[in-house]
Formats: sequence, structure tokens, C-alpha cells
Amino acid sequence: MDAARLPGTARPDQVVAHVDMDCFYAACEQRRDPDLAGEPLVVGMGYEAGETHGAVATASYEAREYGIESAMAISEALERLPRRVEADDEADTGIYRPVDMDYYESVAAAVKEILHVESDTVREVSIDEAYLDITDAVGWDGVAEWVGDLRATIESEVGVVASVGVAPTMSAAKVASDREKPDGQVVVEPGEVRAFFDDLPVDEVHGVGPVTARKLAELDIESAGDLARADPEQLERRFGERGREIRRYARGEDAREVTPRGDPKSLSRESAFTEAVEDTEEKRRKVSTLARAVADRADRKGARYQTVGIKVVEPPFDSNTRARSLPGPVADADLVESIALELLDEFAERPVRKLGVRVSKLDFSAGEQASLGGFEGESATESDAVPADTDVASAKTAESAVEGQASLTAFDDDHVPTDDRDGTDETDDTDGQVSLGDFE
Ligand code: DCP
Ligand code: MG
Repeated sequence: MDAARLPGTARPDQVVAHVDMDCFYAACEQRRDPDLAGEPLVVGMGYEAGETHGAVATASYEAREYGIESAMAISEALERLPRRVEADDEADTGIYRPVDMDYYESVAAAVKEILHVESDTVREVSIDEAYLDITDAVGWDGVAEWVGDLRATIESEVGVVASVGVAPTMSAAKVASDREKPDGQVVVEPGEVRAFFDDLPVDEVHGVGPVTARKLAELDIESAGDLARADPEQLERRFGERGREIRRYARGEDAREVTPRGDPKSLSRESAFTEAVEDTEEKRRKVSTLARAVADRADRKGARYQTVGIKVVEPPFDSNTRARSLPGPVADADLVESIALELLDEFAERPVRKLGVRVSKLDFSAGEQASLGGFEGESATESDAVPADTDVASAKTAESAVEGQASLTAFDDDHVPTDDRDGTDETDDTDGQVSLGDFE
């Protein structure tokens, strides 16, 4: 912590990005079945004939035009948007799909993997959202362009769309990511935070759900600006300490820092070529650089590693991973480089669009470096977690990536900031890379 910083105050220069996928479950279904693109699509349970209970998990933006939203009773959704398979006329009908968490988690793992490549500090808060501290990695200059590149990478490599907000605080970044959904990006620079909040409807303030919004309306507090200017004592009388808290959020005040919880499960660095490269030496040079960078990153985090792997993306999106395990954890940049280069040999003659190096099976315990007795045999060579085809079974290789990550199926009416919500707090210590973690 910065010695000059007051306790309870966020880093004054903090740059926070909040990434939230658009209509995430629906986007995953559309990724798996491109015929669903552009259709009113509802993902949920209980819509089959004879079923009487069930709720909407999410709906595509086309279905939202019919007033369908998350947590709505499925019976109401069916009234607003009848099921196409049961209708005589396609007009004003929708497509319904059941929830398939395994698949969504595999797609989420692929997105998170990209986020962890972009930033050392990623706080995953739910299946489809994360905060990134990009203060050092990006800063304010050129941040809009960086966000554009990040969103393009997610869309081209994973096939789902993210909206991103950038602001000096976590709560402002979260509100910003929501402002231009879908496919949106909003940057709120430090001097603009109060103005940004001023006109927002009060229920867009972090921690203000519909119930609180109704109570605030009784006090003539309709916008975030009204809440920011409200008398804190009056708010406290009405809502307790939470009244002061939501007022602080409405003022753009939020002392939280983006802190990843726990240790990552792997560390990686990736780099793309501007166009596909066949030249063996050029590929080897890039892998050497990445291997050194990864080893250095592990050093800084005090991590030793037992597995070294590479990722090789052949055009257009054919992602391959190869890895090799050592008998014990080591911290040895030369070794990372030589293993990575050996693994690359297989791709020596092939055109390559992107390369990555990763170390996994991390060990953060201090202590003597294990002596090397030699390599274990060649490890398995599974394809990437979310392969170009949409085979669910193979996508399940990513399951370990999201172990313990709570899925969002139930939401409080008056939701507390996602971050503080029980069960959805980031429980995944990964740096997203374990989607490939079972390549040993
Ligand atoms: N979800 C759920 N039940 C809810 C709310 C959400 O099962 N009541 C699931 C389905 C969503 C996913 O969580 O796809 C992510 O939640 P979001 O609130 O981010 O909603 P979406 O991603 O669907 O839409 P948006 O584009 O508004 O982010
Ligand atoms: Mg979302």
C-alpha cells in the first residue's frame, strides 16, 4: 500500500475496467448455434408443455424488446413471446433454450483467460463479469483504444460480446459498463465522475435495487444526482448505514481497490502477429520472449511452477495447446524457454497467428527449489478449452476453470453490489488459465 494514502481511500490514480458480457447465456447459445443470432431468444427453465414453474435466466436483446427480462416467470415470458415451435406464424415468436451451465462456464473461462492476459489484477465476480485494475498496464492515455481492442479480441477469439466500463472506482466502472449495452464501452475519467452520475436514474447506482429506488422516490430522490446531494442524516434515518453508502456511490466515492483473491492457478503471456507467420526463427524468437516474460512474472509473484505449456493459434482461430510437466516445482527461466521451444517444434512449419507461453501447477510456498530429476513423459495434448467447433463435450475440458465459481441463478430483488453478494464473490483463484489447466 502506498504510504501516502489515507486509510480507506482508493489509490487516487486507479484505473478500473469492468467487463460484463452481453446477454451472456443467450450469447453462448448463439455462439453454439449461429442460426440463433439476431433472434428473440430466451434462456430459462420450465417452458416445456406441462411444466408450470420456471424463470428466465436471460434473454437476447431482441427478446428484451418484448419486455422479457432475467428472473421473470417463464409463464409471463411465454405470454409476451410465444414459443415459435408451437406457433402457426413465426411473427412475434421466440426461441427458448434450457440452461446449460457447463457450456457457459467453458465460454466464460475462455473470456477470463483473455482478461488475465491483459491484466495481472483481475477480480472475477460472477460468471460473466470481472474487474481489472489497469492502472499500470494501460493508464488513462489511450484507454478507449485499449478497451476497443480488448472487446474485439474477446469477440473474435471467443465469439461473444462484452461491454466495458472504465472509471477511477469499481462502482463507477460497473455503472459505466452498463450504460451503452449491448456492445458498448464507456470511459469516465476522474474529473467526470460526478457529472457522469448526475443524470442517471437512481436505480443504476451500485447497491440500489427497485425496492430502495421506490423508497427513495418517496423522498423525491429520483436521480443519482439527487441522491448525491441528499442529506446523509436523512438517508441514514431511513436506510441505516446503507443510506450513507449508496449516497457515497452516487457521488462516485468508492474506496475499494481491485484485489484478486487467492493465488492464480497459472500465469501466461500471449502475443499475436499482425499476420500469420511461417518463419521458424521468428516464431522461436517470440516464444523465447514470452517464456522469459512469464518466468519473470512468476518470479515477481513468488511462484514456482511444475508445468510449462504453449498455446499456438493457427489461422483462423484454431487454438492448440501443448504442455509438459516436471517432477517438482521450479523457478527457472532457461527451462521455461527450452521447454516452450521444444513444444513449438511441432509447429515449426505451420502458419501461426498467435503464440502464448504459460506456467501452471503453481507453488507459492517459500522454500528450496526442487532439484530436477528430469522430465516426465510428454504430456497430453488437448485442444483449447473452447475449440473452434462448438462441441460441448470438449468444451467441458474447461470445467476445472470455474470450479467453485458460483453461477448466478438467483438474484436479490434489491441487490447489493455484486461484489458483496454471498456466493457470487470471486471464488475462482485462477488467472483464468486453468481452462487449459488439464493439459497435463
Ligand atoms: N442470470 C440468471 N438469473 C438472473 C440474472 C442473471 O441466471 N436473475 C444469469 C444469466 C445471465 C448471466 O447470469 O446471462 C449474467 O447476468 P447479467 O446480469 O450480466 O445479464 P446478461 O449478461 O444476461 O445481460 P446483460 O447484457 O444485461 O449483461
Ligand atoms: Mg452480462
